Amino acid sequence: MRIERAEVLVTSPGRNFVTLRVTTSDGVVGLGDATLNGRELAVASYLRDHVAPLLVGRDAHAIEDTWQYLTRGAYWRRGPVTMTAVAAVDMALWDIKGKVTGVPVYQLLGGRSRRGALAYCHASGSTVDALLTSIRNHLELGFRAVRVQTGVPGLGKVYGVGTDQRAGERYDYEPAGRTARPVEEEWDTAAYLRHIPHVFERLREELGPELPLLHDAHHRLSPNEAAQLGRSLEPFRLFWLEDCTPADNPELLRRVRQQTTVPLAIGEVLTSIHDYRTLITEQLIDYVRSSPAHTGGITGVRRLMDLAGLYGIRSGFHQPTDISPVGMAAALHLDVALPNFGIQEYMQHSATTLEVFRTSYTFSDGLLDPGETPGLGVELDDDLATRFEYTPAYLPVNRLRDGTLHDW
Ligand code: GCO
Ligand code: MG
Repeated sequence: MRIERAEVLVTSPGRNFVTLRVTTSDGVVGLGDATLNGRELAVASYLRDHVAPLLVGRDAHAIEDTWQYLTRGAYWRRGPVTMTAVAAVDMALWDIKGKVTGVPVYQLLGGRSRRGALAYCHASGSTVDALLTSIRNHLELGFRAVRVQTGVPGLGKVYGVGTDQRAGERYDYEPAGRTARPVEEEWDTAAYLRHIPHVFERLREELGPELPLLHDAHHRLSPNEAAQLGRSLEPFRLFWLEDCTPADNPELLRRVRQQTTVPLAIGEVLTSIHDYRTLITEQLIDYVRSSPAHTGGITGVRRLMDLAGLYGIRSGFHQPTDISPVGMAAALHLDVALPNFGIQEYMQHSATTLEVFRTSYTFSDGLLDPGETPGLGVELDDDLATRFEYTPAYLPVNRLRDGTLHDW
């Protein structure tokens, strides 16, 4: 069975998504997610101009060889654009193999290791009261683990904090910021460090000790600041503290690790097993945040998680609404199969996104399940997809009060 065609589809049902569609000589179609938030067209071109021509005529079953061909075989390696493109090809080939063999992809990964994947949602509020309303709304939807983000007194809009919800309001999704240039937000680390421990103190008072709570610091702290934050949050027993320091320098986490026992998660911006070597072998983290969509697909992430497993490190794959339902499905097949699964982010796509991407995964009683459809279990409605035109969208940047550009 040969690859006959590889097409790139760009659509924007609420957010921008890039999808690779691979068709075989037998007419079997596989989908791969090639979305890289804010840099979408770079991956589209990488695939269209440099990868698709190489795929035509290759054995559609040779997933590992194709992966090696596009990574080791390429002179320019690694990096988010390359690894997102490789991920799309890899997912599409796993989708095809599942369809041809008539089984969901998780069966090809060794079968089920658990009933479902524990999911965590995004709750946020400009104040602690608004945050509590958002948390309660999510608990009503069935979530059993919650990421919490709040505004900081004295600061304007803080990244990751959505519009405040009313009681009982259903969370839909976070729209892309469709401005011609990135929005600029103000940041003050000292104000943040003063405020956050009070937030968690209040949450534990109101919600009790059991609910798993997660928090994302978006790479904004120095090692010492991160150590201070970790220590101040220890009494509130977080499930994890995410991205406390900039991820590009793994050595920063040595100091954090020496100072605090708060569980650490990092890696949504890392894209290769090589980026993780120090983090894993020195046991500097507890959870791997990579998404299969940005880290070389199912093949790339499975290899990464096997290495992590040797060091007692578990998965917590990135799945905001800027990764498509195809990427989400790939993560879910890994989640139920991997021995060292930890938790799965689930930021719920909008109704419009889910009309274009028809999914067969389910969420019930706090657990996600990839479903039993052969392959990845996601179909793309072409006609509908063409109606949502690509519009550039950027993530915000942030500056300190004196105007200095600050880390993510
Ligand atoms: C998360 C993330 C997202 C990212 C976004 C970037 O933990 O879900 O930090 O909010 O910032 O996905 O594209
Ligand atoms: Mg994050």
